Amino acid sequence: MKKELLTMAGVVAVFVAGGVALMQSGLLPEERARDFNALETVSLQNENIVIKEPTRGDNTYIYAINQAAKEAWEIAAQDDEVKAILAQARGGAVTVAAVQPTAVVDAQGNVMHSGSGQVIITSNMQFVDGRPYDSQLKFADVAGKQGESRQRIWDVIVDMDRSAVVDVTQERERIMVQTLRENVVFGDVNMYMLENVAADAGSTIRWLNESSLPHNVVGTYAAESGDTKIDSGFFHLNESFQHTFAEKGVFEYHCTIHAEEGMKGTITFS
Ligand SMILES: [Cu+2]
Repeated sequence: MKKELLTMAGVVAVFVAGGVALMQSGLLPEERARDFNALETVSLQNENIVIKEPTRGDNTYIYAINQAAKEAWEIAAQDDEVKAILAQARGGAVTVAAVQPTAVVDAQGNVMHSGSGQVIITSNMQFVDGRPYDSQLKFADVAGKQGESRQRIWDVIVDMDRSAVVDVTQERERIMVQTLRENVVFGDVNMYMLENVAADAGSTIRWLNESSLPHNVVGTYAAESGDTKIDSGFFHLNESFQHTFAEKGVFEYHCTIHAEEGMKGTITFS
């Protein structure tokens, strides 16, 4: 019995040593098994197609990750339940993300995808002291007031072959309530609040993560002297990211891992 245990320990030791050696050589076992991964002969095709930009009158943003996903959205757009959801969400910030099917391209350049499409519809409604607010409000106007964000998400599954929606599920509503602070944007699952606000040029804005998930702030600051790309990197619970915006301009940003759920924002500096 003791001998067996010793042998097992020996086997484990050799296995661990082998694993470390492989990691040190930069190759994991699955990377060595070249014939194992059928995906090796194809590459993912991602072309992010913007279908509709938000406007002042209709704050709906629609995009698809590729041409096949765009077709999934076109099928979904004809569905009565989807039309009713969009009508109900009007007035909020709506994001429609066609995220499936994933398109793959083989070595001969043939594009392939599955028969199942997926469209995620997110509606963010935000309130200051219980009322919808004007995005021209400055941080100083809202500091000390109660901010409330209500996020609703619908998952729409499309049968590409039958050109029909086969399932629509609504997730539980996500609610964030915070006492608003000057020059602070709150990040929670998965939205920024206030998502559209104004500030003075020269302000230092701080994004605070109040959730157990990591978030980032990635976007373009379009100022008078030119565009600046900003990328915070990921920050976690109770961590923050801050940046000083010296000039008049507009900073539009999103969280790269939650963009499809409409985790984005705009700050106008004047
Ligand atoms: Cu995020």
